[in-house]
Amino acid sequence: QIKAFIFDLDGVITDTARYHFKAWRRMANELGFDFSEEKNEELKGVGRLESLNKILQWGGITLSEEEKIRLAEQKNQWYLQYIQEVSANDLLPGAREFLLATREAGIKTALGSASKNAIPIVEKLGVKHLFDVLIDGNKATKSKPDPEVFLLGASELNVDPLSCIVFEDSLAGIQAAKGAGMYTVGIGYMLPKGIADFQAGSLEFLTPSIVISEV
Ligand code: G16
Ligand code: MG
Repeated sequence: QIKAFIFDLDGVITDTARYHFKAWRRMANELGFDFSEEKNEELKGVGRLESLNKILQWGGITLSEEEKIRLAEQKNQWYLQYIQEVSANDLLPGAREFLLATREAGIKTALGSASKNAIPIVEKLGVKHLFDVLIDGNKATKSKPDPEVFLLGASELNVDPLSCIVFEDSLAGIQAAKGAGMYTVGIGYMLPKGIADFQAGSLEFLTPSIVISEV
């Protein structure tokens, strides 16, 4: 029996990926190279330092740990500037309605994000109160595809991982959920087919009972 839904933030509740991309790309450009939006897919759900390491590898650049920390901090400053204006208008279609319907159905809700900025973002979006539990990149130390972020969610909700459904837009996130033994719903069109137990373009046309019957 399904007891909880765990939601990824970026790509499921809101689209912050474009701001991450903009900030990482600005950094890469300053280092003298560029990378495509297609490549950016590989950074979705992946933590800040792991993302930086991947990007530096694409650019063929080796840096000291201190330089990496400085660059990650710089990227975050730009990212924070870009997300300053985030508001309820930036919720993805159906996100708020789906969260409300989930709670009405008596299903618990958690946020399971790799982002250290996840909590201020859900505050700006006006949906923080719709999550029973919030797991962000400060609580979870291992980056997706490690299952830690979702296992912490289940544990704080006090439910068995096997009775959770995870909503994710990234490959690393689906792998993390599967590693936790959870059901998966892939959101968006970027995931390879057949990866998630069930796939939908957005939360807009879903209801909790449809999801539960499909996974
Ligand atoms: C998000 C994004 C990733 C980002 C990561 C860390 O995860 O998808 O691209 O690198 O968080 O973010 P920050 O630098 O803000 O700590 P999620 O799990 O919400 O998709
Ligand atoms: Mg995501």
